[in-house]
Amino acid sequence: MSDSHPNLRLYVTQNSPYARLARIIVLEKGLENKVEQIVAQTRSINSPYYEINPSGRVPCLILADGARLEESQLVCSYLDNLDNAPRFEAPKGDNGFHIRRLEAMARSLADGVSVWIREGFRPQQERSPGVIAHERNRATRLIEAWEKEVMHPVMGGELSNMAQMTLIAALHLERWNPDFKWRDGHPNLVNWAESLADRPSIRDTMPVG
Ligand SMILES: N[C@@H](CCC(=O)N[C@@H](CS)C(=O)NCC(=O)O)C(=O)O
Repeated sequence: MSDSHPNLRLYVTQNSPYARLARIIVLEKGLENKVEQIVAQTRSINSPYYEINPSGRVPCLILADGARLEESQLVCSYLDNLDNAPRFEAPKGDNGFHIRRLEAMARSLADGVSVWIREGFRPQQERSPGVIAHERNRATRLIEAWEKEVMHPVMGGELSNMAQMTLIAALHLERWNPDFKWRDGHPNLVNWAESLADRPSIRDTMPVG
């Protein structure tokens, strides 16, 4: 298969933080010609996308032989390994442990803020103040913890691991949820996020908001 014929199909939405991780890897690894990106119609009754991915979630990667991969960590790992030179895998040993630990904490933030955003999209009378308060408080606690953890050496330097990628995707959910205000009083997080903001793979996958 020549480079100009994509043989992988990646289903995404423009604003999913999880699909964004896969979109970042495509750009970082220069896979634009190998991976066709298709915007999926999620969260709608009888979407044709459900024929492609019964879970209805993005990201989802369809391989040349038709095999279907979902879950952003798996999709990212597959894409990163296509050239047998993965750049974003956690190494063995102490640093790898800290990357995986921080990735999990970043995922907790992304998961919680996503629930919060979804609640806000429901009709006013269906929104649960309890769910919103729970997610707001979770995000507040996690942002306090991240203000320290973002100074961990594995979070610094060039983009090189899934903990960094997941955290930036989670923080940029501020574009979708104006109540997710993490910047005030968190200079370490602000500086860290600014240091990544102009990287092309981050800039070009920003949620449209
Ligand atoms: N754990 C999954 C989460 C994926 C996910 O929840 N994606 C959302 C978009 S942010 C989705 O596709 N939602 C559609 C639905 O729930 O029907 C991953 O990491 O890929």
